[in-house]
Amino acid sequence: MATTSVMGGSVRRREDPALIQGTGIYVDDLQPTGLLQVAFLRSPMARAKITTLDASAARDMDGVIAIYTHEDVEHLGPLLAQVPIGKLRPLLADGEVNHVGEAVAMVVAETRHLAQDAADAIDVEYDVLPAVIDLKKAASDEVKIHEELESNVIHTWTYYGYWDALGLEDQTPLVDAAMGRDDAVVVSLEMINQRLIPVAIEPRSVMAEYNSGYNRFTVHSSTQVPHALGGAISKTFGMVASDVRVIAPEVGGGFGSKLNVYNDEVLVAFAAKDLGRTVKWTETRREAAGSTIHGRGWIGTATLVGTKDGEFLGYKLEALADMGAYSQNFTVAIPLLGLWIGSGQYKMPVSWTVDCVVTNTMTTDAYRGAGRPEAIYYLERVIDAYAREIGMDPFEVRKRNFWQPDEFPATMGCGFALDSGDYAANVDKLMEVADYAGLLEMRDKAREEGRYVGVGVGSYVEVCGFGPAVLAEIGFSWSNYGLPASFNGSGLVRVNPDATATVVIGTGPSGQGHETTWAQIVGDGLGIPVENIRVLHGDTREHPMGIGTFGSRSVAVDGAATFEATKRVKEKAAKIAAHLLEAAPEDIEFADNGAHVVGSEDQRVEWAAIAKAAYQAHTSPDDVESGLEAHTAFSPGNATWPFGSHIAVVEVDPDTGDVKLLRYIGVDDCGVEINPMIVNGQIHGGIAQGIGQAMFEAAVYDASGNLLTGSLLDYPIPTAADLPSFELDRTVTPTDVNPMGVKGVGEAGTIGTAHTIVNAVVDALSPLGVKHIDMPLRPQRVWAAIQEARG
Ligand code: MCN
Repeated sequence: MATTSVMGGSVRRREDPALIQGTGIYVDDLQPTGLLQVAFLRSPMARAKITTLDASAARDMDGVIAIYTHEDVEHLGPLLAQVPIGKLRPLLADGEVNHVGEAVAMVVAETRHLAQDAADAIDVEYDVLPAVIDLKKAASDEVKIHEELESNVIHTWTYYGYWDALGLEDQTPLVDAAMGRDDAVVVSLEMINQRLIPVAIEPRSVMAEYNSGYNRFTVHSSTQVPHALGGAISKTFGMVASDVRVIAPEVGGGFGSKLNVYNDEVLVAFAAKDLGRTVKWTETRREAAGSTIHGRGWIGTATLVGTKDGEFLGYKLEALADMGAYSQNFTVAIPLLGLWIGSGQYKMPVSWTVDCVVTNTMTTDAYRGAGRPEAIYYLERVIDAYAREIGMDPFEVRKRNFWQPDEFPATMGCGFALDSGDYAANVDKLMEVADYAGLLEMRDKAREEGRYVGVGVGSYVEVCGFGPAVLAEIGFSWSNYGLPASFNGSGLVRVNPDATATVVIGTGPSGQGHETTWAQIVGDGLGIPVENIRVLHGDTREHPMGIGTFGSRSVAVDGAATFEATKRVKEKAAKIAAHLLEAAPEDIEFADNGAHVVGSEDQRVEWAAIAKAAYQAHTSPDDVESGLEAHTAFSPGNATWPFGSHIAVVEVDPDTGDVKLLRYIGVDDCGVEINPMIVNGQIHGGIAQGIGQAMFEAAVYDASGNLLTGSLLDYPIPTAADLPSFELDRTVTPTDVNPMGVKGVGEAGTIGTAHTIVNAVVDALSPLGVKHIDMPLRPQRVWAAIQEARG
């Protein structure tokens, strides 16, 4: 294992020893003296008016310090969403509740248990109203959920109409005309992409301290977006952002759920200020299930029209997307991310309409993939059905319709351009490494033996690496949280006098290995060993600007900024080294913890000498300012568009409906890789979550709005025992939207998986005539489909 960082090397994760030894520090580990604890009283009703709210008995209980209700905090809220369409969530329930789990009151007490007991003692009476849970019923406006909104459908995304300035044409007439052709094969599937609960192993936790003398907050939070949280708190309390220090220590997973700035984070800060004490809240697993954002939740019909010989003529998606009761951070914007990859990797006209619908359930927002797994699922499932209909191999069909390598950048009907790709080569490699022909042969043989073995294939393209300023123009920015820029990246690189380097980044990792990756980027540029490089993140005091970690943006945007900052430090260091070596700066090369003159490695100076010289005016060149650091901002001209293809091999037990996942093989392409081992880890995790959706997970509300899956007993997530060893390979198609040629990979696995699994199960049951089964493919559902098919 190389210890010197080389880009492209599988350097071991530097963050792991502390995590494995249990010495990593999470928010809930912090127990300062005098700490007060919070519990929230949450609504047991999905839709109701609050007729009585009496906290007097609870206030008198031992150890209770304060109880706050809407009136106490009304002046602070609501917390603004980045895309403020729909009804924003009041900080605490404002005379009514709109989903089970909505926070009604906040109790602060000496201990957590006292706080919870007091919350239970608050007397609330509800005048219950009919709850609207069913998405189609909600969209019909039979019952209007929020009086102040015109309709439960709060927004409609169309393929052409999301941004007027693009002047896009509605392609629906083209798709409709294709459907009317004599030679058209039209295949439709109505499918559910079910609601999911992101299950981060560490629940959310926030601790706030306010110093009235300095008028400063220090807030620890398990968040993916420390700077946005700091911005939101400073805006709420009318302070400058620099007076709110947010620290995200270790974050035990987020998967998008910690990308929101939550009401509870602001409320805990409020209590700390109001009481002059340090205050903390850590959610319970049940709160994590019911009051932290959910993901997915679409129903829709996907229609593909093509010729009998496999040429796509058009694609139509008509779907409803569940927003839940209130709009939070990006809620309404999530389907838009799907829209941008609505046509997948294929060149064809697209008609894409998704209605965003309010229901009496928890808010949905970004969950790994966010809009993109949904969009790709609908498209790739119906492609599979179409291939089956015309009797053509599903990979052949796909290859026939891919954008070709010489067509990139390929501008899609939605106005965005795919940056780079060689989709057919990617499929070819997968077919080769998986021995696709061999798999089909094995399947056919098994079928002859009466077994239900299926081979499912699927492809995907993703849009990620959000950074382009252009996104800000259509409402994607952090401006509502007081951050001045859109999603540009930034990186600060400093070589210290002791020849170590400090790298400060504004990302908010939750397991992605940024400390290792950024050390590689900087170490590779400067020739400083990775063990001499400290990477700081998750502290707003350290870094002037941070967009956070989401949308698989960190490497492609902040990584690229750090790469540029490294180059600038290197240019300056080259002048100092040249001065020390009496050579020309352009002849200096950095390697092995020092610099030498190109072609003459014995003319060498160590980093120790260069760093020392940089901080001493008398040893550095006259025209070089002292110090050795650079801070660079980077705003790419486009997002990045990674892609890939996967194969799942399954066997279904026809007597029980049990699905066994026998093999899972993927060839992904995220451009140039910085750390292939971490890339593998990211894809592994992503695939596991895709399998989770396909086979196990579903957030279920009953008709009255009770969450039936509020614990891990009712909400099964996959464990290692459920999964085969994934077999991964890659193609490498660099992007030119950033100087490293990297594309994001943090969500790719999830986007590529669910449809591949369902395609495999449908393939296994195709001899029975099964055409579709909605996820999750748990035994009972699969068994029922088999019974139905058998008549
Ligand atoms: N990488 C690389 N070469 C590339 C791309 C990425 O080596 N071309 C590696 C780098 O080591 C980088 C990592 O992959 O640290 C992820 O990079 P990137 O794709 O830029 O994604 P982000 O760091 O922005 O992470 C966000 C992404 C998202 S959106 C979710 S959701 C998600 C995910 O990452 N949640 C995760 N991965 C997760 N992993 C863990 N363990 N926990 C989560 O909550």
